Amino acid sequence: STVAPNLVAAVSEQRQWNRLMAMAQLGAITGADGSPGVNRPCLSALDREARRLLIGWGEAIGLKPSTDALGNLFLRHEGTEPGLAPVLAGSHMDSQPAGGRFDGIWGVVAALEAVQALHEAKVATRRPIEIVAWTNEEGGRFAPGCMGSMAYAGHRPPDTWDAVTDGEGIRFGDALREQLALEADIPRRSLGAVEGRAPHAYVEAHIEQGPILEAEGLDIGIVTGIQGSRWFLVELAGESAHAGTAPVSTRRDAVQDMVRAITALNGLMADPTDVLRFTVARIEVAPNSSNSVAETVRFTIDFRHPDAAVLTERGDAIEATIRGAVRNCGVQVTERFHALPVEFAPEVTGAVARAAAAQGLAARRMPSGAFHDAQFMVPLCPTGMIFVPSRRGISHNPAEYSSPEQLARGARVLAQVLAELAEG
Ligand code: HGY
Ligand code: MN
Ligand code: MN
Ligand code: MN
Repeated sequence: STVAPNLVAAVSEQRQWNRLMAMAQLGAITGADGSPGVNRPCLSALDREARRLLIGWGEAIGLKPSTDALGNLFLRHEGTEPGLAPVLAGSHMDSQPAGGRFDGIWGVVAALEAVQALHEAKVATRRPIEIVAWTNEEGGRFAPGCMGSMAYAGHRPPDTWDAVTDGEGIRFGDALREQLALEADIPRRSLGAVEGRAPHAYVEAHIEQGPILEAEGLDIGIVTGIQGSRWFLVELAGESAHAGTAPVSTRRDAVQDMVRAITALNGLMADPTDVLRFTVARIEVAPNSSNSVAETVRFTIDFRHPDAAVLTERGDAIEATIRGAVRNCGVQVTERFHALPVEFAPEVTGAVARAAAAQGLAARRMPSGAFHDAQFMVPLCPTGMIFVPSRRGISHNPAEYSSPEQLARGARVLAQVLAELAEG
């Protein structure tokens, strides 16, 4: 496809950057190295402020907002044939607790920038285009991630996570109902493909969150797919005891058993090819007092691999490995997230490649190590993603950075991809 020069020119680097910096004020934090980051949990007042900001920018160019039963937010740009299935483009607005200014939110702001460029360049599209901001992609406040996109895609029933609690004991269902009530002025739409009809396509622009594009001096990642992910919660139940009097031989020490379990899991997850990702990063100990032997430990497992067979084989062995290693505590292992590896559709990866080439950008095909809402859209419709470089490959860290120019190149490719898909 040839580049639509007026469309590409209508994408504004400055406007997109200004909007990202405005969003970065909502939950602004400072990282250990002084970098500006964000902590904007899903279903928080900060999240709602960000959503109102986005809606304001969208309504200013005639977009129509709506939300569904999971709080997924949509902004609709009408097509010349309104009855056709829309093209969806977006990402998420919630962040990690020590997050960066670009993960997720850039994909939503870029979708707005692309639609605004179409609008200003007077490029009419047959199909409607809907910008989407998915609820709780990160799973930082409420585990697991991707609740909004999983419910929208019918991957899980919408009430699956009602009883999941955050660090303060607030239930996801209650936080969601509070948000829906506070956003009652926004029109409500049915959950999932409207009138049971899947979108025509889904495109997500996202920072790479890894080192490849920067290392190879490239502008655009033509994302070919996403590796598989599995999340587990492990709960060990021992017995609190006096650190000074309880003989070690009679203790039921949950921390010591956690160490045994993680050591055994490191053996299970050994991988000389360094492709496998195994992470324990959230640990809760009770009573969490230096002179009381730990009674309970809850820790999370995040396990990822691009090969579905390895994901199944190693993931299914986790519980037995833990039970074999633990000596004195009760064990409960719960799987909380299971996303299979996905391949993106050639209609979308091809459109991304054509747009990058037409705009003279250096691009390569590559898989995503991070999971994304796009993972759950694959069974519904042709799906794909566009990556831009991340400085030093850093993400889930306030030091996360992509430049205004890099982000503008990504938005220009997105605009051209949307123009092509919305004519299809
Ligand atoms: O964890 C992930 O892969 C995503 O960035 N939330
Ligand atoms: Mn993300
Ligand atoms: Mn993330
Ligand atoms: Mn994502």
